[in-house]
Amino acid sequence: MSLPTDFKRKKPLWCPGCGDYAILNSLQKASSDLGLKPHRVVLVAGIGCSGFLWSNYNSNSFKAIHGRVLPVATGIKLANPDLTVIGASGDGDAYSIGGNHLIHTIRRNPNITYIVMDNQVYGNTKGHTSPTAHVGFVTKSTPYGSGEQPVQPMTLALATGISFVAQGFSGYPRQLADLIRRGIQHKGFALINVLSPCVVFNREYTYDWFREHLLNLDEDESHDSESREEAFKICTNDDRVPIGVVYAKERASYQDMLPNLSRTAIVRQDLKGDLARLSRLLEGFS
Ligand SMILES: Cc1ncc(C[n+]2csc(CCOP(=O)(O)OP(=O)(O)O)c2C)c(N)n1
Ligand code: SF4
Repeated sequence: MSLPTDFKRKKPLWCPGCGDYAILNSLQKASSDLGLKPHRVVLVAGIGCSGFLWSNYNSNSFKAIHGRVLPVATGIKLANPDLTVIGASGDGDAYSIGGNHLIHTIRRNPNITYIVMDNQVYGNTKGHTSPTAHVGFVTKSTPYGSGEQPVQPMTLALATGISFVAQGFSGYPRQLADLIRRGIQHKGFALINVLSPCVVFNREYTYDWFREHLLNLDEDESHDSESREEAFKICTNDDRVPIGVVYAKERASYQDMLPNLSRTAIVRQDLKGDLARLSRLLEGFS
């Protein structure tokens, strides 16, 4: 058994009202609901306001450079498959500089949960246009309005073969905790995109805007979360923004596809020093 307070560390530094507080609380609740132990969890965070999750969530942790959360998380999972590995990024970290890693991690399907704190802006660099910002979005980096089509995380993930994709909203922390719990339980790569308002640099996508535009799939009993086709239809409807489990269907994970990797995981190897071998190796360099 564990409690949400077991996963508390420093007092968060986010601005008052930032959506990221709810993500932290939801992750702590999901962790305790699953009875996880902080020392059996690794949180890998990127760079950005979102990356501060790293200092606020009590577990083993790794602060990766910008955009590199997923390669680090995959490496940790392969080194010790028994750990619960969670990644956390902003939308810039995940879909811009880290976009290539996301595509290939989805293909590989390692048993990792990836939480993307999507505020549609670069919060940490003081409000630049991000890859999920809409066409026409005005910031200091696009003073005449963004001329780029936004990345659509849900459809991108579906098209690449994701086995679990959900969307949450910081304004609904109870549902978010449940989505994170289900993502951690999922055997394979789980992407949870969280609509998380930046109350300082994004005055368009506010809590009120989301409340008016959300479509809650968890309240729709007819939603078949195992149908990729239905998931595409829901996510390409421009009128409403879906939240809930959009698509979930297990397929072989990276570890299942390459069982040798799990058998030879670093933690399962006898790493006792072999001085004779080391000396021979060093001689080769002399
Ligand atoms: C390699 C590299 N490029 C650029 C930066 C500058 N930088 C820091 S945070 C950031 C973007 C932050 O936006 P996002 O990932 O959406 O996170 P948020 O701050 O909004 O949570 C950038 C470009 C960096 N730290 N490292
Ligand atoms: S700048 Fe925005 S994203 Fe960053 S802590 Fe403040 S409200 Fe949150």
